[in-house]
Amino acid sequence: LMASEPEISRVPVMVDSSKWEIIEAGLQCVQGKPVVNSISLKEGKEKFVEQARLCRRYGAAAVVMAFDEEGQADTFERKIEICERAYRILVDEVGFPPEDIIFDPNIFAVATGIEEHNNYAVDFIEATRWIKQNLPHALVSGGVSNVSFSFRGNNPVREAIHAVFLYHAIRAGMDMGIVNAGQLAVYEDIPEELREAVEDVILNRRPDATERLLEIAPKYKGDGSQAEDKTDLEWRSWPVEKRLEHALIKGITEYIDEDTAEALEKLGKPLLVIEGPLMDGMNVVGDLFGQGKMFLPQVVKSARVMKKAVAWLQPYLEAEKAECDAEPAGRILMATVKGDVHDIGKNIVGVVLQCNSYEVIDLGVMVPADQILRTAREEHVDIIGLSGLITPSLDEMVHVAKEMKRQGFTIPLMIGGATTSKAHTAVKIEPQYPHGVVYVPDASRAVGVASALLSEEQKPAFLADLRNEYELVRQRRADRDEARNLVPIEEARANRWPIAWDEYDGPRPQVLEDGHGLDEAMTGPVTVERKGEGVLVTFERIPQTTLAEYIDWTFFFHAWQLRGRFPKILDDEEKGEEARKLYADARAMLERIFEEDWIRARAVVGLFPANAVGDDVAVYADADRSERLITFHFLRKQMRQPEGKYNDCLADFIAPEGSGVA
Ligand code: B12
Repeated sequence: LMASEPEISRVPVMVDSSKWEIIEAGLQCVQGKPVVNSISLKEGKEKFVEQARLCRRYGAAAVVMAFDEEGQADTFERKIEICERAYRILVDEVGFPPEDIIFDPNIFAVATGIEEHNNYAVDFIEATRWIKQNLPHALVSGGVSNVSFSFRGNNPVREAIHAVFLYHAIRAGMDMGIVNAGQLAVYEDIPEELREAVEDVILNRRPDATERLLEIAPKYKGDGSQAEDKTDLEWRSWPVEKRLEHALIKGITEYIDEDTAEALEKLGKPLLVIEGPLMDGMNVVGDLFGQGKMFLPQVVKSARVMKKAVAWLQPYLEAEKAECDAEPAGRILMATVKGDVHDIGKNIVGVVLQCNSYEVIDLGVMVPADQILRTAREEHVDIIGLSGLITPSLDEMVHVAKEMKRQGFTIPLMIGGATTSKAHTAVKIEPQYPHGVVYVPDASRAVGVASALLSEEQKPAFLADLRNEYELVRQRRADRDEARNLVPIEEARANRWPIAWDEYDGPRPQVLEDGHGLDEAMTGPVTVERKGEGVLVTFERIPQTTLAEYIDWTFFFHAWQLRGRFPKILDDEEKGEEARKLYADARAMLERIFEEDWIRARAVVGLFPANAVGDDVAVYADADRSERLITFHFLRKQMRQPEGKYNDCLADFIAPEGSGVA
């Protein structure tokens, strides 16, 4: 039954049992790629290898518990020790694809009142970070609700704990988790007092964190709905735009009709409500989602709210249509391209077009190019409208355009959706199809564009203007590439920094002779450690005032998109004022960083015998160069250089192999 249900058959089935025979029986029934939950080193290496091999035979991925012969890993050290051991066995001995390994480094309950448990969440989060950095391609999962076990009976607090935990664990690299997705708070919406207290517990930031959370927890007690009621009363008094935003973020459909009605009354036109407060709210949702502060199931709820609001507005959009002449203006095919499920924007455009007398054939979402083009031909449509919101959709749209050309279409193509842009349309899509490709940024503009495209009189001029505009966009892009103007690597290598090594007699660094001779007032404490013929010099704590002198403020301003050289930019006629404000803010923040001692700057410098080998630098343990320690690969500047300037590479400044210069 599952295999025949497309929505379900797309997601992997996890077979979960503590008995291996049951898992195996399950694997024999599942189509596609299942996930086994779980295998571990609990019963020793031999059993582990045997089960891993069986997983491979069934093509299954596996959850690998951080469990070994000695028991379940509870500290950071044990978690990473077991995961690393399991990874090496699976990858090196079993040939298990590392991307099919899902580690579960054990989430245990915090705030239990037992001091040893206080660091459990931190241990999981840090183990996750370590796994993602050290065990390539492996994934990390965990049972999230365990973490809040101590607050059974207080759902709002449990939800807050889950949201805070996930926020930090996802940032550390956690890929998936088991949690009641329907009961998750939005990180940003957790009352500050509660969030702070939960964060103290999760991140083990203070010894009395548990007591403090216990103290405030009863305030938030209830089954969740109560807490909602309380906040309800508050948010219902906000201005309508804020209420719509809140409803979208929280996925509350209950009041959406009345709020949409109020917004319509305020703004006058249904489209203004969609493109104003509703779109603004959706953008907030998108930002929170992008920052990992909202999760997919919550966005699905937001989408429902948005759809309900648009459905409520539909009769008003249609009434507007009735006011205009109802002559059918043309037939437009709309589709979200293959691989993309977003349809809210497409639907709105569809409604708006219909309300302006266009007949719309909506093929839905995830529509392959051949289906779009077949229908366009069969239904004799006048325009094709493609929608796409994820990056892969951009390539899919290029593919549709190419296919339209190949199949001899001559009707115009409209492009829309949040990831599309004028630049992408001009540079990538339009050159593929010569009969009009128009980027349309929003629904309100779709009508004007469609009418221009379908009007015999307007179309030629409209398309000619558009082509000029897109040509300009392409030209600007090409100029930018031209400015980059790269030369072939051989030519760049030939134009290396000329150093006459045979005339060069480099000084021997003092640190190799006796002590380091550095001014510790500038550098902070320094330790020197000999390593064969080389030394490692460690700067233990470089004074922050020394660092501040080396800040390249030009790039700081670049990062804020205030382009110009420092300090000249401070006196710039246009940007000077903003630049001065920004600079003052930054200096004040630097002061604070120094005063409160936020950072510790540590550095290690190694001085070893070395030679350049082409663009690489080989580092040796000994002066005879018999033992190579490491090779550094460096890039060479390939931008065309004016006369007298060179295509530098760091390797140019190390004596080349065979030059005889140490
Ligand atoms: C709602 C939403 C979802 C819902 C979609 C529900 C639905 N039925 O549509 C759900 C939860 C299912 C979802 C899933 C995913 N989403 Co999503 N989603 C969003 C969100 C928050 C809002 C999109 C939206 O509806 N906006 C409101 C509408 C009205 O705006 P619009 O689509 O741009 O449409 C307007 C115009 O562009 C134009 N228009 C649109 N289409 C067309 C077509 C034509 C012909 C014309 C003329 C005009 C036109 O008119 C519209 C009205 O003015 C956006 C964030 C954002 N700010 O866009 C992320 C966002 C698009 N999603 C994103 C991602 C990553 C995903 C997922 C991959 C997440 C995941 N990990 O699984 C999946 C994608 C699955 C897939 N294969 O497609 C990313 C995309 C990033 C990228 N560049 O690739 C975004 C940007 C969020 C983010 N910041 O990370 N998502």
